[in-house]
Amino acid sequence: MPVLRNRGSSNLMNLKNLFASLACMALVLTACYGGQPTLAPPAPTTAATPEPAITATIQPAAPRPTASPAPATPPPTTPGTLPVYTYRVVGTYPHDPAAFTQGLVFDGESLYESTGLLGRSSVRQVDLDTGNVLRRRELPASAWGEGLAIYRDRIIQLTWQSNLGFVYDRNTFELLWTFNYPWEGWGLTHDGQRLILSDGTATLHFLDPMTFIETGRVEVTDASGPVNRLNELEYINGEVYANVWQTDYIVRIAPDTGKVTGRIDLTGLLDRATLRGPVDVLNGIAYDPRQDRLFVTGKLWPYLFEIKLVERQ
Ligand SMILES: [Ca+2]
Repeated sequence: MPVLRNRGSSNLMNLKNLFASLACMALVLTACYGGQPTLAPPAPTTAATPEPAITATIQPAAPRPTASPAPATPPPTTPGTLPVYTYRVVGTYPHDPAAFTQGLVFDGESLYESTGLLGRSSVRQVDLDTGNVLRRRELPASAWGEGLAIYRDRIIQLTWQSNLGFVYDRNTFELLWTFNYPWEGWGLTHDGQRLILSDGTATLHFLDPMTFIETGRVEVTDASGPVNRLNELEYINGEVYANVWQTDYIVRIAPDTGKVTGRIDLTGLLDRATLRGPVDVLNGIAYDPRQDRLFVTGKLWPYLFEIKLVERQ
């Protein structure tokens, strides 16, 4: 039966080969596909949550942040090294408690004021005796009003971080043009020849009043070093008076050297115990050269004060 055996053997071999082939194919199929994870169905997509709308808000009447925080100015230099002045109140006037005062000027007849806060910034002409706003112009909602100066027939107003200044007709408040500068805008005054600008540091910038190009600068220093956070300014009899932000002090500065020549301590000027609404810091200096009157106020203060300086002995 060799044939049969052979045939049988051959058939058996063929059958084995068939099974082997099938097994191999199964292994190959397993190897090829058995370990592969099936494609997962697309993950359910989460509906995109809309970003909360950023709404323009009026910033609270809180101390503003600074782009470059500077160390707080130390207390007044020890008496004896610099004159220190206190004050005597000789007049109290109403002041708009909604005015976040950033710039203050007196032109002999009226006060002119720049106010800050986004959405509440303005330039205004104010009657000294009544506090009534005689003329007012709002700033764009994106602009935060800052320092203010009157130069000839123009009103010049800074903004805080927009690098943008506004020039208005003094009589009509018509916007004449705008200009740019590369610093933060804090305080502004002029000495008759130059605009003087503070930027929140110890530096005073001098600008051409027609082109607004910087013509010089000086660092303000006292015995302790640079005096930072110079805010609202007023040029008075050859000196620059500057509010020091978040303090009750005004420093008197020799503009050509930057040296502080004296400090004015206005602690206690506003009796906060009697106030109903919130107030912010002392800010705002205006001077009436004809009658030698010095006016000061603060952000959201309900009063503006005329004071006389008293040198502390
Ligand atoms: Ca001023």
